[in-house]
Amino acid sequence: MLKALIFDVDGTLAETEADGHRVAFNMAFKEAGINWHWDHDVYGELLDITGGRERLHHYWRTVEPEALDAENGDQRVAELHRRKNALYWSLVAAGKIFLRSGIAALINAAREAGIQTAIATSTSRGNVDALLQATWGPNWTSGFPVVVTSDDVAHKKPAPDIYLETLRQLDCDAADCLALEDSPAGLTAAQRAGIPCVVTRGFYTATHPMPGALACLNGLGSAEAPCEGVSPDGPFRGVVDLSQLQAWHRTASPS
Ligand code: XBP
Ligand code: MG
Repeated sequence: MLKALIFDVDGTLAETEADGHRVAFNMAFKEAGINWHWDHDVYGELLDITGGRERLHHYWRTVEPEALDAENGDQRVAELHRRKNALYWSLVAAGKIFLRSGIAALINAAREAGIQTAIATSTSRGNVDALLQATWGPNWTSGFPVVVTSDDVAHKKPAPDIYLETLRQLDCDAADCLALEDSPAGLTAAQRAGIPCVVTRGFYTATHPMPGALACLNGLGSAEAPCEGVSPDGPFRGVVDLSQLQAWHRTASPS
């Protein structure tokens, strides 16, 4: 029986990467007088590295390894990353990022049905707070009794740590939960924790292989713009609502 829906944040709740984190990184580079610009192609590849600080470090190591070692690189990466997050919070607070279509309705339907809603993300608590305050409201935490972020565990996705900690706090078996993710790293993290996972592809993950996903679609869809993809029943076109997720979940965890 489905007892909890566990939501990834970046790419799943909202398209935060293309219009938020990427833009804020570029703003931070410009402010710091650094001659880098991450366009969609570059950033799409960099998303293989989960965690903004790790992504920054990886990029610097790739383009200027000597400078990274010579210029107190770790500290500069930490400073740039802090500034990126402050700029990200401003973008979010200015209303530049929206919840993806169908997300709000799904969260509300789950709560009405007594299904817990949780968050499991590789981003920081501060970033989740900024996004949810802006898109859900100041009391957003009351509807999400369990929020696990990279601040709470040793290893980010694709490690299972974030999901295992979420299960522990929910006090639920993995088979009674369903994860919603947008990326291969997120899917892998959920799978390693034993949680069935539905993928809603995002801007940067439109064509990535998603092996073992319970269903894989290009969004949740709406009456005006149905989503498309594959489900346990074969090709799917329509709207993914709570009853559809419950039906798919039953095929993964038959009781
Ligand atoms: C996605 C991430 C994050 C963000 C940036 O996490 O990898 O690192 O890109 O956030 P998820 P930070 O999809 O699990 O929400 O700069 O705070 O690391
Ligand atoms: Mg994601």
